[in-house]
Amino acid sequence: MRLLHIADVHLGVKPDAGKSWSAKREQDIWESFAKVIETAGQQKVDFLLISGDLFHAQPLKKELREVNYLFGQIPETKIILMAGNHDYLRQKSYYLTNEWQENVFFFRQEEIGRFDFEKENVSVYGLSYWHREIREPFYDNVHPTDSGRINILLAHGGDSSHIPFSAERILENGFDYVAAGHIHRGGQLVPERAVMAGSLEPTDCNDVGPHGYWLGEIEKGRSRVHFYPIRNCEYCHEDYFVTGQTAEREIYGWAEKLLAERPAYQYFRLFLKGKKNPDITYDVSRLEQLERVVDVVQQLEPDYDYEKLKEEHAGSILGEYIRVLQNMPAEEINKKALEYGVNALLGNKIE
Ligand SMILES: [Mn+2]
Repeated sequence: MRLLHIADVHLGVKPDAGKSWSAKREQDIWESFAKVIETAGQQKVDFLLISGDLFHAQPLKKELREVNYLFGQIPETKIILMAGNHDYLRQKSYYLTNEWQENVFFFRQEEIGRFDFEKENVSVYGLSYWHREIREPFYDNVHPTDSGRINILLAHGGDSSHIPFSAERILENGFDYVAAGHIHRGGQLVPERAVMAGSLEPTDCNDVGPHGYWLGEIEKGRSRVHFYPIRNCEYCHEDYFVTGQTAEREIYGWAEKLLAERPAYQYFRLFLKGKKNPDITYDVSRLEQLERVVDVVQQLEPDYDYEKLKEEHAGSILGEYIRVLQNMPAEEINKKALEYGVNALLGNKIE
């Protein structure tokens, strides 16, 4: 049987708040989700697995209507759905009162349940979150009841406060495939048998690297999965190394060149690293106004001329401090102590 696996779509999220492209990104995430549904139909997948956090927060009635409409476009595909830690269930969730299409199978309980599909010989196990955090390792101790079936676990979590689990252990317990979500950087946890889908699109500029969906063929004792990127937006972190001589204009030129060279779907968090002249500060507001620059992080250390400082401040605490520290062994920790101490004594703030 064929499956398509996604997670952490975070419908409703507005990434890069305050940026000119923020509203477009919100809409793009909806469009990517619609494209996945279309792909599921075209590829005639038997199961669409959505491993939690389909919504960024508690879904609105209207949002559920949109999603349910899309689900109705692929009646031949069974859609297995759970609530994650972002859209977790509560008594008044519209999730619970929504009238799902016939091809939708929604886990309603915060304890392991299962859906059986006789024709495909498949069982899918899973649960929904009823809490923002779940620390119990619920998934590690689930044993499929019928080992003759293709047993799949739909999971959300993997860190210490969101159902920590071991994919190896789950597979040892008899599962054929683990379809996981929650960690936004995806990848195969166990080759061909356990996949962390990653978010369908990045939702935050720290979600670097590619994002997308997984298509697979799962049979009893044999499976193959492939990753398919969606390239509306990919966040990249790029470093510029500053020296004591660097002019602001140079940095700006570098950023403009970077933006011109790189594909239009890439968005950037820029880091300024290295040593700067302690007498100057860089105004990065012009950089942050460039299209596709999310923000600029300065991680700069002042480039002091210690000999000059020592001379100028001979006889004072500062001059004496430099003299003593320079006489200590040339280790990294002493260099840092020299720099931080001089910073403090000069009243400069450490960035
Ligand atoms: Mn999550």
